[in-house]
Amino acid sequence: MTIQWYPGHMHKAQKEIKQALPDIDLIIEVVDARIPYSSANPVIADLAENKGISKPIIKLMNKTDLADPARTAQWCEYLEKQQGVKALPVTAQSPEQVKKVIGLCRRLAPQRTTKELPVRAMIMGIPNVGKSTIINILSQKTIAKVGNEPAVTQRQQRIDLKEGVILFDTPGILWPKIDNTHSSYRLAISGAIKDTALDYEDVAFYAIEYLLKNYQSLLAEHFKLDEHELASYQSESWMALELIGRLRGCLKAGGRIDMDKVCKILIHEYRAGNIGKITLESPAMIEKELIEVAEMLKQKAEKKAARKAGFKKKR
Ligand SMILES: Nc1nc2c(ncn2[C@@H]2O[C@H](COP(=O)(O)OP(=O)(O)O)[C@@H](O)[C@H]2O)c(=O)[nH]1
Ligand SMILES: [Mg+2]
Repeated sequence: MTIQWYPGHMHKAQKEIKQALPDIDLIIEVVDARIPYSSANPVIADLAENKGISKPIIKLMNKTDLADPARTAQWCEYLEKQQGVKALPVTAQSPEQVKKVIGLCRRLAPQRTTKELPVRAMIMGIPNVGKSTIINILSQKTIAKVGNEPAVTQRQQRIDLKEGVILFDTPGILWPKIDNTHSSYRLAISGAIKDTALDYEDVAFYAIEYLLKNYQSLLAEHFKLDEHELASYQSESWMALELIGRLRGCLKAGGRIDMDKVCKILIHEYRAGNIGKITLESPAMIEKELIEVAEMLKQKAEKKAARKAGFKKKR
């Protein structure tokens, strides 16, 4: 699956963040706890890795109400191994939990906790991770619009949390990672990608294969399927989709399964959390994929270099 983001926008966001960095004390990066890696912001990862920013980063893992608690714990441990990173699992359903980030900000910037010198925290996140919801909880007001926002650049907002912390909302839209194909699928399954840009069948086939491998019991329980029968579909996951279609009465004229309908059911019920608390990636999966992505990028670069060399020879 290919998703077209706009490198121009990415570059602009990166520039704006870089400009703002000297005047902030730490970064709060909101991610989706179901996809802590795929919903992370590539700009921040790049700035942290290559440009040596030494600001603490709080990974606010939101939507834990939808995520697998065991995997969330694994992710926290994994993320905190990175230099300067603190992970805080939260759900917007528990405002008290979210507000813990204020205390964490103060602890991470002990040099700035007076009224005159408040902690300056920059909050960022790719669309749909719940950044606006979090800002509203922290400010105890409706400052940010929740839900569908048009993809326009807003002006940077400065929000005084009045507890020695000032929140700066990042301008513009931050795009998710794109180099890893698995990430595109997970972003689509989680709902981070607008439905108009997505082929439901393609995404649902990826989802059912993953669910069969990782959360077979939850799948069986939710759709009232026989787990032994499901297990036999491991290598032919489309048959599991057919089975769900038959059970849910997704039929077309002539008794054929309406695959489009089944695919939508699977994705929508996953997003609503109805199938269960399900995380779409683990640190071990990501470690493996990172090696594959690095190899793919290397090959791409080599091909490009070879093409260039060939072109020069011809001239
Ligand atoms: N289940 C669940 N949904 C959430 C949570 N936080 C936000 N949402 C929902 O996620 C969607 C996107 O939230 P929004 O704050 O607009 O995200 P933003 O694009 O990052 O600003 C909205 O439908 C929110 O109601 C959470 O912790 N759990
Ligand atoms: Mg928003």
